[in-house]
Amino acid sequence: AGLRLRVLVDMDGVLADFEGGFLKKYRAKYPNEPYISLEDRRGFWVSTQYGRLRSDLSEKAISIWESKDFFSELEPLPGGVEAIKQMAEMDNTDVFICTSPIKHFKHCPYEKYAWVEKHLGHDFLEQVILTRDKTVVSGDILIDDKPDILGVEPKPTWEHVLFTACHNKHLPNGPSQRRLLSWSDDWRAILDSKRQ
Ligand code: BVP
Repeated sequence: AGLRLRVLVDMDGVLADFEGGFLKKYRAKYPNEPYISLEDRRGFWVSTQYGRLRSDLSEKAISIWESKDFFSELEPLPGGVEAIKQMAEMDNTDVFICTSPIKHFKHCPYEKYAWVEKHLGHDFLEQVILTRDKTVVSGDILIDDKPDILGVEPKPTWEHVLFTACHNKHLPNGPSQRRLLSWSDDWRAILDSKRQ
């Protein structure tokens, strides 16, 4: 049992505004195509909901986040950068950014590092974990906006705290799943609840 608390923080939808950045660039590139407002977003996968709107829109959506500069130009979500910096300064606390890159690897992995360096500083690059399977990463807490985080490890060490996003805010709260409503919510209390 480690005496230090290890917090894993997701990037897209938690620190970086993937949904807002997507919609802005999708509407700019496809001004005459239908789109889904953030209010109407349901389900984690943007591409799935666009594909249901019209089958060809799935690949148009995918073309947005596969483009150069998409991930590096995402705006920080309110309070996220400040919160994770404060978290990293706390005693007995190790913070890692745990994020899944898309498989179109030409730009995304590079730009995720560039985003962290720009908004959190060069030293924070030490804290970056890129993985497509978060269940094999050990930690006490994983703050992530994806409702279902699955992988090869059936019993991950972390407690998943669901970070509220446009696509998950209507989901009923499972009795087991705690939420962080935003970075204005009491993230310190969630961390403290996991300390020994
Ligand atoms: O890199 C992001 C964007 C991508 O999946 C990754 C999610 O990472 P985590 O937030 O879980 O760390 N992504 C891909 C698609 C469709 C692919 Br086809 C999508 O609809 N939404 C999405 O976020």
